Amino acid sequence: MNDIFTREKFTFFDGAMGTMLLKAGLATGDFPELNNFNNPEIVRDIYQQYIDAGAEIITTNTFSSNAFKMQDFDHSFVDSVKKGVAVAKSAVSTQKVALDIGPIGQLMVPMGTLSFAEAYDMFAAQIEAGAAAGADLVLVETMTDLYEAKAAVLAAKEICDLPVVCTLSFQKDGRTLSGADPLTAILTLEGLGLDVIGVNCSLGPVEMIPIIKQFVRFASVPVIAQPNAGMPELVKGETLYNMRADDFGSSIREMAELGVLVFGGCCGTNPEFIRSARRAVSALKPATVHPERITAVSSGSQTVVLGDDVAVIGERINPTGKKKLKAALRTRDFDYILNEAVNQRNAGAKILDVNAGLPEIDEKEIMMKIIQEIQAVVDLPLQIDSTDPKVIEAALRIYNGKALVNSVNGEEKSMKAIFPLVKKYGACVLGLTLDESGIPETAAGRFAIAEKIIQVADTYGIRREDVLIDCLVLTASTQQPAVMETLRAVRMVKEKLGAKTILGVSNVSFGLPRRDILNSTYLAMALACGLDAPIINPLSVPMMAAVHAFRVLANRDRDSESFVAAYADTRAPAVQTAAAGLPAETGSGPGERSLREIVIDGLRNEAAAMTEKRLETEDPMKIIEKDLMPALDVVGEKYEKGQIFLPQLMQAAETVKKAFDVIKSRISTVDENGLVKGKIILATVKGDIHDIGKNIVKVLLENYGYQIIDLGKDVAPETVVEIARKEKVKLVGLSALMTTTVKSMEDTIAALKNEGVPCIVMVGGAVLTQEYADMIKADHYARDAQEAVRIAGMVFK
Ligand code: B1M
Repeated sequence: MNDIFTREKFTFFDGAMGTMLLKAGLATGDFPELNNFNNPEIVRDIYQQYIDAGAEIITTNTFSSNAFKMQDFDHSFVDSVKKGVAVAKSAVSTQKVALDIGPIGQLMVPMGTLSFAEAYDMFAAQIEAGAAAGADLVLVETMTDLYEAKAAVLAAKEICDLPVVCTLSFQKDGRTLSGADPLTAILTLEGLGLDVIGVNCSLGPVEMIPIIKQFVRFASVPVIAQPNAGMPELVKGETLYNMRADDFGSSIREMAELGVLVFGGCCGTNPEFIRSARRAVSALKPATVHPERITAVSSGSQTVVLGDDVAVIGERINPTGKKKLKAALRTRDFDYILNEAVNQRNAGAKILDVNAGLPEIDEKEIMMKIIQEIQAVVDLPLQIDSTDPKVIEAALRIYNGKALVNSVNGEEKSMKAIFPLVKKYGACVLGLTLDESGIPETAAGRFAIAEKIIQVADTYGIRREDVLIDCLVLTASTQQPAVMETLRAVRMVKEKLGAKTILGVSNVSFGLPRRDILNSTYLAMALACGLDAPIINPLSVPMMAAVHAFRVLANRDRDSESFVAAYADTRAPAVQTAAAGLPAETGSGPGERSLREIVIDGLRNEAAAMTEKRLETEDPMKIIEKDLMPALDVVGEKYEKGQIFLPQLMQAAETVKKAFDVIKSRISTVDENGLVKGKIILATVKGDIHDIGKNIVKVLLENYGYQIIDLGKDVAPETVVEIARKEKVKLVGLSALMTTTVKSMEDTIAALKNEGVPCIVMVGGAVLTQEYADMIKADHYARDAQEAVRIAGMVFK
């Protein structure tokens, strides 16, 4: 622990800057930090008020001072950061100055286009400037995308030696916008060497409590809470916070009792809130916390806790002995690899091994590409499998989550090369029980190496629960007596070291017939000895049957629910082929997916190819109605239920676009000689970026001979009015997909009518009904694109 944050006392940050600038009569606009240049004395005075209220750390007014958000300003972001730090430093005596780093303002891949390296570089430049200017610590705050938070924290750790605090913003459902829950965020960030982790913004303190409980339960570094002054309410277009300072203080007290150590205020708070918070905990001592020590790996949105249940590690993205995968790696056929990832997930894998080790390819480059592709589509944690430390490091850097590194062994040089990487990136590591003398014959020998690996890892600062042990499966055909020795070693490692265990099970059967029988039997035996995570082919029916059966018999599958779901409709012989819809053959390639499944799984390139194929025999509109729209419905439903998150929702939307691009080219060739029957404006209304439906309507209307002026999405009422008037358009079509944007639609219609634009308005979009359309005074409601064509026909008859 550093000298700013200790477990012996509570530490207080300041509260909001924007609220105070407004109160001081300054319009904050988009860029409150310009006040560092224009009104430094007012900013300083605000700091003084916070210091008087008891803040021990004040935050620089530099939330948006980054290369992206400041590209059009007179001041460079570097100057802005420097100035922000200088103003803050001029206000403090014993207090510390936290360099404030907010989100970049651009979505990162896969939700947007900003790459991890670009985000890292932007953060690094900000932090370099802030550290050089004399900040005492770095505060990475209001992060809604865990991947972006990782880029910022990594940059802070690499650029300077200052303590680093990171706070994320969660929605009411307990997840960040990109889908990370508290445990996943803790696992991903804490390992990077954070000093303090926690929550800020988006919620009031009361709503924050359940999230805080998770932080206190799992975080091993101090937890920080910087809530808003209550839940934001939108009143006449203004965001208001209604909580009173003493109620804020009561909630802070509750958080302190739960184990939170560091406090501050976010939107809507002022010095009164900080004063009240300090007062509320003045008689308290920091609570003693006992964070749970678990072995867990995560993706950007999902954590797998090892030991709770069998965690199958899918082995299919490893070229050893796999001709098709080798070819895919050579030809950079990432679709094939993505398919393998999706198939394994669908078959029940909980973690995926990723190995790109072929001598003839650039392993590092391909490994990074595979990781990026997989983490955009599949939310399972990955096991990074390589013998080259450089490949491992490159992969760990861009990985979103807490990865499992495969592997280290008991050799001095292996541990020296791998442990520093595991420590730096906060990963888990798989320790193989072999050393300079090879694989010990006896269980005791392997146990001794396991013990050594855990001890040496500890000297690197790697926690023992982050080391998993592989006692190494030997082959029954050549070393029959050693087969049971492995299982004995598994039992010893579990019982005496408490470490979680992994085994590459199918090695056992090399050289013998009916390997499936030996493999599945050995798997069942190993599970009974305490194996936590078998590395197997999840598409192998007998192997997964052994897992399913074990889970029932070992009381892991409550009320046999999963088993019944998988096997209730099968009969004994059919288990070989039909259970859970899996292909029968071990190692068989992925089966062909339907277009719906392709969209749901977000496989973009496959979508185009499959659509081309389907168009050979099918009507384009039928494909939209029968496959693309129902697939989006499934995706929307899964999103609503929290089964998938924004990155997957966006991936599915992109996939539909790929299919739709193919369809579009086909539809517009259907009728080329139609005369222009009339001009129509189409727009998705202000605040709404859903345009897939609007684009379908556009293509169909064009196909029927109308000229479409497509204003795009998120279109302001004024723009619609202006263009409708300028182009003398008779029919305006508006689309809205969200309940919240029906209001924008109403505003747009009102603007057209108030401005006296002589046009007819037709509205559509999933959220609308005839009643809504009447309520907002639209002239026509179109349920679908065909209906839009019918309405246009009426208007232009
Ligand atoms: Co979002 N989204 N989304 N989304 N998204 C919905 C709409 C949602 C219902 C999902 C859910 O929670 N179940 C929900 C809205 C809830 C509500 O308010 N009722 C939602 C949300 C909440 C959000 C975000 C807020 C998520 C977030 O950020 N936390 C965010 C919003 C951002 C914003 O707009 N400010 C968001 C973002 C996105 C993506 C960017 C990822 C992506 C959109 C990509 C794009 O459009 N370029 C997306 C998608 C794809 C969906 C779902 C899954 C699918 C929408 C769609 O394209 N349907 C959707 C769930 C669902 O609807 N099943 C969902 C297919 C399309 C062909 O149908 O647009 O209805 P539709 O068009 C039909 C008819 O309605 C009609 O004809 C079309 C063809 O028959 N029609 C017209 C449409 N417009 C017409 C105009 C006309 C005539 C007919 O005349 C002018």
